[in-house]
Amino acid sequence: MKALIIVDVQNDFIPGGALAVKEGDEVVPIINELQQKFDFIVATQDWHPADHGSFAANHAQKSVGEFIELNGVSQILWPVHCVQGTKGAEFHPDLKTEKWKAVFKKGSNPKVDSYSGFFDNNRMGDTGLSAFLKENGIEEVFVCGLATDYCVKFTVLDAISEGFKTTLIADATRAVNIQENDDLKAIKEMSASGAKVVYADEILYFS
Ligand code: VGL
Ligand code: ZN
Repeated sequence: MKALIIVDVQNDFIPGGALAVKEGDEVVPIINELQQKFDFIVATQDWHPADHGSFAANHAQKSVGEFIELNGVSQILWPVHCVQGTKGAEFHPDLKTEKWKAVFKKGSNPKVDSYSGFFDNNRMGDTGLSAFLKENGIEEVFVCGLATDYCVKFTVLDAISEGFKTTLIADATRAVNIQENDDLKAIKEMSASGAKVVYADEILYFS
C-alpha cells in the first residue's frame, strides 16, 4: 500500500512566516488535491522548544546562515521558527487534515536539529514514522511539502534507506534556496539516491 507524507506545511514556512519559503503557500492547494488520491496520509511538524540549538538567537554573536557545530554535527543557524505551541508552528489554515492518520513531530530535542520526518540529524532520535508505516503495510511513499532542500530532501533520503519505494512530487514542494539552484541540486540528489521524481498531475490524472 502507498502513503502520502506531507512535510512541514506550517505557517512559519509560508510567506510572512519566520522562515518563509518563497511561494510556500502555493503547495497548499496542490497537496489538498493530492490528498484525494491517497487513503493513507501522514504529516510531519517541525516542533522546536524556544531554546533550540538551531536558532541563531540562542548563540552569542551568531547570525542566521552561519554554521556552528551542534552535538558533533555541522549546523546552519536559522531564525527562531516553529516554536512549540505558537501560531507559526501550526499547519497552514487551508491545509486539509481530516484524512491524516497521524502527525509526527520533530526537532523537539534542543541539542540536535531534525530535518527528516524519520530521524534527527545525527540519526539518534527516531520519530516512529518508519515503524508506523511498516505496521500499516505501507511499502511505497510519496513525499511533498516544505522545504525541498531541507526537510523534504532528508525525509526522502531516509524513506529510501528505510526500504520504502519513494517518489518525490516535485511541484508539491518549494525550497529555501539559500543558494540559487539548491532546489535543483536537492532534486538531483534525491533522484540519484533512488527516488522517483514526478509532477502532481501524473498522480492526479494518471493514477
Ligand atoms: C526546515 C529549516 C529548519 C524545513 C525546518 O522544514 O525544511 N528547514 N527547520
Ligand atoms: Zn526547524
